Amino acid sequence: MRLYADRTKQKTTFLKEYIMYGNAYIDPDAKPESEVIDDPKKLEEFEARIAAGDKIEPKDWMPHDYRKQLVRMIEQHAHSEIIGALPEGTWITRAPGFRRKLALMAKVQDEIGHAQLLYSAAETLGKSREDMINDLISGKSKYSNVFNYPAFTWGDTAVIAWLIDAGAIVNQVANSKGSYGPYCRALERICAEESFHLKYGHDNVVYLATGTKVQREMVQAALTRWWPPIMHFFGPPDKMSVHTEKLMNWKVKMATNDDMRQQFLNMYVPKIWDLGLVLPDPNLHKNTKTGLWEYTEPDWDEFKRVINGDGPLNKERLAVRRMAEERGRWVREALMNPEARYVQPLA
Ligand code: FAQ
Repeated sequence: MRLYADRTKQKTTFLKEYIMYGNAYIDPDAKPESEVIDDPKKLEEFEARIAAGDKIEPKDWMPHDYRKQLVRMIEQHAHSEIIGALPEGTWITRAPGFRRKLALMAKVQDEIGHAQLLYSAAETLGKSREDMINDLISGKSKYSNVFNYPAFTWGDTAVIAWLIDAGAIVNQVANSKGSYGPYCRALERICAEESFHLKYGHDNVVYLATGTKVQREMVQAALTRWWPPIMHFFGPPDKMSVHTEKLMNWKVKMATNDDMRQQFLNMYVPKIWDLGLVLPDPNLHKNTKTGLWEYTEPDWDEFKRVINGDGPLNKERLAVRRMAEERGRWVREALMNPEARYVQPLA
């Protein structure tokens, strides 16, 4: 994306390049990256605002790196929602029964809606939606590790809707109390919808876990498959995390990766065990002295491979998005054509 100091040129560029997706707020005063040096006085004032718990809004002054980090994180989150619709989306046609089909369709539609909210929030920081989509389909941007695994059975969709949504809620409830206004407001709405997803997923898991032997085995196998990616979902251990310290100082992230993992284990392991399901980690237990869960570290080399493009389904997931982008191009072009007029149909 190019930003111009000259407002007229900026406006022309905006119209040409960004109107396609709408919602863009490209800061006309923003300078190209190489020119940015944060004013120490402004930085001090900004940090005082953060310490006081203020919300930062798009037109407020913000350090260059704060903006950059937010774009990275919100964009990855938006991509995760849009790619996250795919594993469950493939089950819409195969959902067992009409009611479950309706519920699953609504859930998948919600996830796409979350992506829209998040792309809009990221646009307020100066990156156009088109650039974000291009970075997704070219493989430049990351998205959540979990969505690179297949949903083999209906049991997988139940585990995703219960436990991945549960993990997402732990993360999002914390971060909705953060410092950047548009992201926090998007997260509040997203959390309300995700809590329905979680109930829907829990209901599906309970149904299978208390059902026939075949249903029980199906949901157990799904849980066994999904457990390591779920443990990865909260990010690398704090001692390996690159961004946590800075993001916590700026109140963008409101809990560390390990804290979020612990919160999730605390809330959901007892519920999983109550259903008589078995987690594939014999070392998993709560240390009564520390109050913390102890577990076998998941394979962090696998995590790195998956988030860097080499998971079981990364290529397929991006190919689907590329196809969607191509097939929707004529619609976007038609919407952008200012000369287009309504043509009376012949019949
Ligand atoms: N997957 O230094 P950290 C959902 C990357 S929404 C992929 O610890 P940070 C809804 C990280 O980007 C799920 N990559 O990073 C749904 C960084 O790489 P970079 C998405 C990951 O930012 C449910 C590197 O590792 N939620 O599920 C992951 O401080 C059901 C170093 O890591 C969000 O995005 C990962 N799991 O903490 C939809 C929430 N973890 O960029 C459909 C917002 C880490 O330097 C169905 N994001 N990496 O190349 C966050 O809260 C944070 O970004 C974390 C990572 C906690 C994900």
